[in-house]
Amino acid sequence: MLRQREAIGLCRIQGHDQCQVKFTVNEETGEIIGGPNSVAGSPLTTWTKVEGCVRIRHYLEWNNHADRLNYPLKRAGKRGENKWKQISWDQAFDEIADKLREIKEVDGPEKLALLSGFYNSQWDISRFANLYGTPNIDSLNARICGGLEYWVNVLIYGAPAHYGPPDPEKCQLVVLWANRPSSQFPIKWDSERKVPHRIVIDPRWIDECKGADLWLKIRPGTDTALALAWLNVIINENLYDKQFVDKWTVGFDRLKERVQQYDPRKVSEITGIPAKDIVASAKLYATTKPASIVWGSPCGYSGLNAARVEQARCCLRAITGNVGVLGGNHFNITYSKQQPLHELELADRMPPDKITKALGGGKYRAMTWPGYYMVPDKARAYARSFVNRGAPMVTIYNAMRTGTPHPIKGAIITACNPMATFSQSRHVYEALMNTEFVVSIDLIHTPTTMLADYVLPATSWLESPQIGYLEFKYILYTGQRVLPKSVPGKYDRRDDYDIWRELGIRLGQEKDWPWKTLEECYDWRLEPTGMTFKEFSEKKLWDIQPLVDREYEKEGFNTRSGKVELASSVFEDLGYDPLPYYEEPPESPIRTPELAKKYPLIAITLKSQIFYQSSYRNNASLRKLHPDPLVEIHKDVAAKEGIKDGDWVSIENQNGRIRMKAKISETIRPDTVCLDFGWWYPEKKGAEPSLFGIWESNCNVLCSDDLEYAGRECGNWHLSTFLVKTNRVKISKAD
Ligand SMILES: Nc1nc2c(c(=O)[nH]1)N[C@H]1C(S)=C(S)[C@@H](COP(=O)(O)OP(=O)(O)OC[C@H]3O[C@@H](n4cnc5c(=O)[nH]c(N)nc54)[C@H](O)[C@@H]3O)O[C@H]1N2
Ligand SMILES: Nc1nc2c(c(=O)[nH]1)N[C@H]1C(S)=C(S)[C@@H](COP(=O)(O)OP(=O)(O)OC[C@H]3O[C@@H](n4cnc5c(=O)[nH]c(N)nc54)[C@H](O)[C@@H]3O)O[C@H]1N2
Ligand SMILES: [Mo]
Repeated sequence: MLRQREAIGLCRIQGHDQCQVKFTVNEETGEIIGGPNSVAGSPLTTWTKVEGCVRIRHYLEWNNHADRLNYPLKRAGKRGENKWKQISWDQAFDEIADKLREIKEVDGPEKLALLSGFYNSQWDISRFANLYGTPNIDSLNARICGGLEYWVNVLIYGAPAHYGPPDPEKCQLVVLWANRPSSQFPIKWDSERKVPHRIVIDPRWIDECKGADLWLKIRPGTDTALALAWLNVIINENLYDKQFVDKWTVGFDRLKERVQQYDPRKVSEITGIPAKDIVASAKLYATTKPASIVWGSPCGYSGLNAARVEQARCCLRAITGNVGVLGGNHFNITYSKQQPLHELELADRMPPDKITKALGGGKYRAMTWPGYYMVPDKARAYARSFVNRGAPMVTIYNAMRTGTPHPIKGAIITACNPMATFSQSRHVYEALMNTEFVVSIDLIHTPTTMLADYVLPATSWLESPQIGYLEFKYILYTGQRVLPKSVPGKYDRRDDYDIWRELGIRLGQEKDWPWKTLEECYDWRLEPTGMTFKEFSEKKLWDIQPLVDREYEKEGFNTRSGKVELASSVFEDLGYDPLPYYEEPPESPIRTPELAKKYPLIAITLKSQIFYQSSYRNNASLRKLHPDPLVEIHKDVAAKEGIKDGDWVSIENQNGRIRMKAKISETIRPDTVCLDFGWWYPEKKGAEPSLFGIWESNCNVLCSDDLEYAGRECGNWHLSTFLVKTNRVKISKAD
């Protein structure tokens, strides 16, 4: 009889929401013979059955794809020639460690940059950095993508509250602010769609507008002005929660004075939203309680405005008494039955004289070490040493490319495809080519791995154990290793953890990597539950920690004043404006009218529901559903240029030129075009000059990485609202 077992993995292709997925595995061959299926009773899969999710349905096709990296590779030709030699793990670790030792001893550890995207055990790269002594570390998803808002919440409230609702039983109004949960956060959408009232703030019509009370069709990048106008209406019309403001906030009078500059009529001119809608939406928000304003990613990568729009939203939540409240924007709690993250990161082990060597630390002071050490210890427990104390990635790529303020000798890039996902891809290319030693850790070859000296194959989520958190509901849950990390003759991959550990051991860190495997490490992490990782992931699988309503009433807020800082003392002491203010986006018809004459359209960018970030375009089943990159254009603009639905269109500006297929829309703002994000063509040649077609349809070719476009306080870079023009091009496909 066939011996089989059930294994439950944690799917990571939803980004921040990770679903538990059940498979049946043949015990003898180790192969998956059943699934993916939902896990009965799992609180994570109520939104839709796993069976209904297109990405997981086709995931195995990708996990077993011929494009997967199976063994370590060493460059055999010139950089970018796509010529590789397969080597053993020992050779790879020995050679890479030798180079890292040389950099540390000859040039100084800060000359090594560590750059990551999102992966499950992200603390391991941080542990390595802290032990090695480089502060030049950052994560693409942790400084933008919610990480920026997270930190602004910590500065203003002492803890993050931006993930939003909900408890649909309690929440009465949800504000979807640059946020498309039906496509991007289906678990959250399951709660949010049941909330009685909804306001959508988006330059385009999205499914969430159906059934919404109000849709504010905002000019991209002007969200801070809108938030300040809401504050203006709520304060001037006395719609705020006076008791909460008196007892629990500081800086109200200063805020009141500031928002007088943001009269709804004036803000209507800035945002393009009718003044009456600004007033009506502000009133609806202030009078429908509890209400929740939810984070969405485009505000977080709006560069100059990103920290300030979140600061203004923090003020809105606070003065309406919606912060720390169930059904409003409640606080993240840390799951109490696990070892703390900072012990995994070994945050205190970085030598003090190295911490201050973080690039950009003197310029973007709020989200580098000066700001990190200014928040009280209790708030710092929410910080991640590698982003909140490290160097903004934009300063790292800039140093790699230009050698200023000092050159970077080596870079390790993991779980990240910056050639497609960071701003100004041409500059990323130059940065990588200008760096002496580059290692990339990934699951497949990408335009980024093409430019590395060593490429190391990591395990996918199916091949590694996972601990997940659903922060807006406070659930800790686990996923097992469903498939082995190594099958002789087929593939030999390593967990990211194994890679950092092996490098660390070769660099004299052996005592600090006590757990031989990730499972052993997770045994330690879950020790307070009284269970091993295996026991937890077989018996318990998830644990829900109850949320607490108005916990601040006991001990106050974790800020320096113990209150919500409507005027931020940290910003002020760091020499920044303590209050939120609006700034025109760095490229806009108002700020740069000359540029706008040449490039009259404002480009925003959009993640795909079908794919995950820049990945999976080589999955044939998914690709059929989204075969080409699309640019959404208003019908009047298209008509003027003779563009019809499905035509190939060139999109260009001062940084370059790309092409996408036209999707004609009646609902997008006529001054705006929306470009699909993350496009490259895995089916095209990997070698230069093609680099898998990275220059053809990649929206980030057009987006500037100028240091002056980055957020002044936090160094978060700019990935949206750049000016472009469009033209019809005569090609039948992007060849
Ligand atoms: N299927 C799938 N799910 C994903 C991901 C994926 O790639 N695929 N990625 C995951 C990740 S890492 C993230 S960060 C989230 C992202 O999830 P979301 O934050 O929801 O991101 P988007 O769908 O790109 O953008 C949301 C909306 O913002 C609007 N928008 C653009 N610019 C502006 C602006 O200036 N102001 C306002 N008010 N609105 C604007 C866009 O029109 C869009 O409708 O999704 C996660 N989930
Ligand atoms: N213009 C524009 N730019 C954007 C965005 C946008 O909406 N518009 N979105 C931004 C946002 S919110 C985000 S989060 C970023 C995402 O940007 P990235 O972090 O670069 O995300 P991906 O494109 O998914 O690339 C991740 C790579 O990691 C690999 N990978 C997956 N799992 C693992 C693992 O466990 N270990 C290792 N070592 N590798 C793994 C994948 O194969 C893939 O090649 O892009 C940002 N850039
Ligand atoms: Mo993201």
